[in-house]
Amino acid sequence: MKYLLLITFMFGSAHCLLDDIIPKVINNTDTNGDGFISLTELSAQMLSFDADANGIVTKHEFTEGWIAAYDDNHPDTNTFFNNLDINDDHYLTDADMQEHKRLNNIIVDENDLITYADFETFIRNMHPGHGNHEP
Ligand SMILES: [Ca+2]
Ligand SMILES: [Ca+2]
Repeated sequence: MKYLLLITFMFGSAHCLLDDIIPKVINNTDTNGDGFISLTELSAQMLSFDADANGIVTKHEFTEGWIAAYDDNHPDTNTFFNNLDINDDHYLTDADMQEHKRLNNIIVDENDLITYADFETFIRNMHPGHGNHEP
């Protein structure tokens, strides 16, 4: 029983739903508030997790920062990082974002802008989205 409660605590109600996380991510990423996410804003948001400021985001930095910012769960955040790290070099850099753009995983218009809806789709495609299924 105690074990079950611990599991519930770790993977259940202690964490936010992806539905709750996405608006916060959008709000934090669209720093000039123009209603679009630019590639520059996206890179800046990503690099905000670069704790030692060496220009690359390690999985450790990302998971620590992301979970602290959005109260997400650890397994989902791990998978999210792996999906974002599309060139599989175990770091999150601008090269990954350029590759997502190239593959049309994220829809970027001719002005390098992403709509909120397309940004949300991108996050949902990258994130396993289990979150908290508790009512
Ligand atoms: Ca913006
Ligand atoms: Ca990478």
